[in-house]
Amino acid sequence: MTSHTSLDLEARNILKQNDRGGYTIPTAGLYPYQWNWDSAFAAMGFAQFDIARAWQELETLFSGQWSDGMVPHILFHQPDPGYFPGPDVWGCEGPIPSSGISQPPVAATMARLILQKDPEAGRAAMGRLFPKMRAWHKWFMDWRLDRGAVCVTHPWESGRDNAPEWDGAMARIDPSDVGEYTRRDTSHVDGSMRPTKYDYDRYIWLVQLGRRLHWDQAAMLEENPFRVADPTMTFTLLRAHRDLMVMGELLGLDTKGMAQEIFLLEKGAQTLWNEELGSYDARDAKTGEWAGCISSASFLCWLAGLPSDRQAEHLERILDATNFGVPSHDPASDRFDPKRYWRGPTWAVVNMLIGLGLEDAGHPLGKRVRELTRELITRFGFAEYFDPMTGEAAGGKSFTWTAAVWLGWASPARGRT
Ligand code: 9WN
Repeated sequence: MTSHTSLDLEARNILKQNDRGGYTIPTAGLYPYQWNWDSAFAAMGFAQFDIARAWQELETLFSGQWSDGMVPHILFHQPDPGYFPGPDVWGCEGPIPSSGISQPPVAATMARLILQKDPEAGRAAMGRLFPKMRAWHKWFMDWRLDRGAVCVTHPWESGRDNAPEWDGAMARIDPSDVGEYTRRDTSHVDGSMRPTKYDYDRYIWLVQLGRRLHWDQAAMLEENPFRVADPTMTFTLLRAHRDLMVMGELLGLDTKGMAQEIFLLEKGAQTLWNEELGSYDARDAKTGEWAGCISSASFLCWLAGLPSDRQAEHLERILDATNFGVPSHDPASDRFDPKRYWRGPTWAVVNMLIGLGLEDAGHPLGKRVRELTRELITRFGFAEYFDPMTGEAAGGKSFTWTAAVWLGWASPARGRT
């Protein structure tokens, strides 16, 4: 077995190799641009050996912020024909060519971890980032709330692209006029590990709709048939807003109104509790229907400061039924697929978010999730995601966020367990 010091070194090298000068790509080939939540994790990884570079990553991400506060899910810094859909398909007009949707707002949570490592080194950068993060969080609250829970308007926005939670809303889209397009992802990795053509037709159709509406949120609210209240978005925003408020207070900045916003998001998060399922679940904001899914996102409740004994029972059952951390979908469900992306595989970043929340709450399952993630990466490397039963590596290799999670949370060098 590889020693953790050599894995620490390998993880640092992955971050350095994926560094494109001020921002980090998730992995060469498959994802040649800056992705939003990937970058937040990358910053946390860099902070373990280069604090200045960590802050730079976040500042570059926020340099792509739109005037309405939205921070795009992809920033297309340099044209690259290896990824589809590129900037020409999105047709956006932000300060940097970008996509027109956002991604789970974990940046403030990662910023707080970075700030804690060296408060003085981060004071100036965090002072600049604070109003930008606040504007981004406000954008979610202005445009994306349904009964106080945060909605996604495209599966990509959730960061969990083909999760079964979206099946109902996706089935209501008729993409027959989507036209011809060429996918690039399946030329980099095996198609059986990626979303299907059925999914992609709808992903592209939604991009075409957003472009036609000039990415105007009011128009999208009217016309976009895809609007699902999502546990990932809701729990990460609630946690991020708490973290942002703590940092604001620490730095002596104006946090007026934030406590009230946190209260509203807490109420909203409770509307995602599906009593029949006994779990947090996604809810279609257009139809009111539950997705009926116990997914890895359901277990982000602790991260948001909302512990649940019933959710913990599901987590224990699922960890007993698998071998390498929290699978993206319940293995007891007939929609579970251990190889296909967000329909079963385990992802180091989600494990970290779940584990952080559990550990903050003093729950013993946190240590278990961390140790399983440690064993997974030690045995199977720095892949994009993994089969939760066999551990087999899947998707892209030399992956930034898996390396970052190793450095900042899973490596024994972190010394927490
Ligand atoms: C679309 C970069 C991103 C992650 C997402 C993951 C995947 C993109 C894709 O890769 O999505 O945004 O093309 O499949 O689902 O969570 O941020 O790593």
